[in-house]
Amino acid sequence: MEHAQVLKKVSARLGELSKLPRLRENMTISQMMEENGVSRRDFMKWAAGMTAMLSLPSTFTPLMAQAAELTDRLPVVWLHMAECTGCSESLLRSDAPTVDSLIFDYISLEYHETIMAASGWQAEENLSNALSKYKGRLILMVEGAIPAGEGEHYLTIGTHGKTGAAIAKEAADAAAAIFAIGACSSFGGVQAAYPNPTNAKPLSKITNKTVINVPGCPPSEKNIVGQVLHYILFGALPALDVYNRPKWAYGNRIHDLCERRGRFDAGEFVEQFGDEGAKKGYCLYKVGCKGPYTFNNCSQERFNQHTSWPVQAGHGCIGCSEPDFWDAMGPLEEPLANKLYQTLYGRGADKTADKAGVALLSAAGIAIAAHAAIAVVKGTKKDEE
Ligand code: FSX
Ligand code: SF4
Ligand code: F3S
Repeated sequence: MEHAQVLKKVSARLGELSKLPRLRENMTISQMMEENGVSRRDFMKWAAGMTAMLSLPSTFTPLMAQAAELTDRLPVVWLHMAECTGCSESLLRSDAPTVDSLIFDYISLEYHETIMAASGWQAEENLSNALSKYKGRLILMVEGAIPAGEGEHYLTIGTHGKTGAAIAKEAADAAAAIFAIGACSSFGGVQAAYPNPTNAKPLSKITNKTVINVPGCPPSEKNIVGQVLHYILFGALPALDVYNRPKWAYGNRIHDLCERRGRFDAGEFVEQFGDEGAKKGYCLYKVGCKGPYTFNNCSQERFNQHTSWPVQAGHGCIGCSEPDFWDAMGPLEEPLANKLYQTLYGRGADKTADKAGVALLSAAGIAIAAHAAIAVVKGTKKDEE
């Protein structure tokens, strides 16, 4: 579709959404930003950044701002399953509220166990009311893996002792769009790591409806909010990779856009944590960085208001946005290349996740290992000269 047509279509959708009743009546987003010291200029700057992150042309910036203003028109239900709540923390934990976290506050959260006031019977009633009142309209976000089948009883929630699987299924049935937030909900995460005693499953195995995965342990606040805004703008699925991850966030390898990539190419590696190379910011491949096999935008968007990300902090990427990373990417502080042979897990080794195959994967794994080995030889030779 032509750019102008898309713009027109998105404007029309936002026009329609703005006719819906506001679900949060006490405050507009401008008031909320102002109260928290975010100027209109900062807000528009944020909208421009978000537009670029979603790979949209800058002409979409005013629409992005409008979409943020309309996040109170769509009811959101956020469920917690088996997890550590790190995904919610990723959004909520900041000293000074970010525009992303403010938008999360502004969103009409009909149900979120961590931050709602209600508890017990009242909380359960709120959920059931939201599911019937907004049937077919609500956005469902689920954090955590879901014990299923013979393990289903390992997770029961609330006063009626319903299983997590039953609650997730019921909520999915009522949803217009479903997002699995975090590695656990997307792929099973640590709960599903071998031997997976609770038979934990990703959300996509609990419902037959399409689930958009927003993995990471946790995913960044930007990827969570970005996905909501994408839905508000387009009301349709974003382009997805083979693992149902939106390509605007998970389309590039960590390794390809890493700030230490020049070090990798130059054969400059940290040999062990705390060595001279570590102090100089050398590449972390030999101490286990899984950036070559991992698709995510951490190196560009970072975490905590763009403060830092794992590699910048001095530890390799552990591949937290890839399927089964606890089993597939271990040992986390050793290079993976030798292990990749004949495995399906490291599909991320190819340039784009949706084209990857085992053959390419093995070749890329070996090439990366060979490069690191040659660099050792070269390094030794140079030292001897
Ligand atoms: Fe934790 Fe979320 Fe990891 Fe899982 O994040 S940060 S264990 S992805 O479900 O709470
Ligand atoms: Fe960056 Fe890791 Fe790649 Fe090194 S191996 S360049 S630290 S992503
Ligand atoms: Fe996870 Fe790697 Fe990013 S560990 S947070 S995908 S750098």
